[in-house]
Amino acid sequence: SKLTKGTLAQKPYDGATPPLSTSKVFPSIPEPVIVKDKMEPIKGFQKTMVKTMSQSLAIPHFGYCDEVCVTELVMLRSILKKKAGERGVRFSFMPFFIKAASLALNQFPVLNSSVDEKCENIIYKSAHNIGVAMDTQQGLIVPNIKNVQNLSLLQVATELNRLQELGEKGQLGSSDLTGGTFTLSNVGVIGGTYAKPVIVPPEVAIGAVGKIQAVPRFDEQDNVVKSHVLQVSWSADHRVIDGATMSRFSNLWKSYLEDPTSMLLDMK
Ligand code: CAO
Repeated sequence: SKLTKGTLAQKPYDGATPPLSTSKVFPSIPEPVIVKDKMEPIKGFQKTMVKTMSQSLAIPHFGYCDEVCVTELVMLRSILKKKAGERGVRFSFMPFFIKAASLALNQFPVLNSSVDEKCENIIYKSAHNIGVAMDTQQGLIVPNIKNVQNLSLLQVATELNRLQELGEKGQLGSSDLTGGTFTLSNVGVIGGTYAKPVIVPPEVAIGAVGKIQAVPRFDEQDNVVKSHVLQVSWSADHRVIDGATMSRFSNLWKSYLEDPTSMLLDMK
């Protein structure tokens, strides 16, 4: 058989595998974005990123990763997504990740703290102002949801919707962009599993979640079952947070997400 440009070659049908479609057209080769060297100034949000990320270089980062089975959460989210939708709210997985973080911060307040410049004092913050890394047209921004400890899941979702809409329009104000105490980054919405998140100073911890994927895992009877798995990567300031604390916090956060009804017991 002869290869025709832009179409799949026709193979003789062997009776076992489905025949290849002859009508399928190869995707065209994407044009490169840059064809000639160009220089542009670093400005706006990118300039802020240069400053913040350079400051965070002074922080000795400790990394800790784990895998979370979110099979039950995936089911619960599909129910709540519909119910929240009836109330006009987009309900992703983020409200669970954010609220579970706040519940776990109640038990591990050092992760919701900041240190002063010379690292002589720790300031424990009573408000859980949880920052969410956002990928916008203007670049990376980290607005935060204020007082997550007092909010319901629906209120967290509503606030996230508001921040996302303003972020997309480039209209976030300084009150939304300042005062964060802890950050979560959902890089999994784009793809990937593990990351190495960089702490947003003066905060002391950040978590990055990967893409929820259906994978085979063993159940308690050693049967292979389909599970939905999420990877999480934490970074913490090792000057004030040790590995054991990070690990215990992560275990608690993970337990809320693996058994999402347990969150109800601790929610106000
Ligand atoms: N795994 C699988 N599906 C995911 C997912 C994940 N980790 N995260 C989100 N999704 C799904 C959502 O549930 C939603 O699907 P539905 O339509 O079924 O609800 C869809 O993907 C789109 O989600 P979203 O982006 O609208 O909303 P979100 O609340 O999950 O995330 C935000 C919001 C702002 C975190 C995200 O849009 C974003 O910008 N992420 C990038 C963060 C980033 O750049 N991090 C790197 C920082 S360091 O440079």
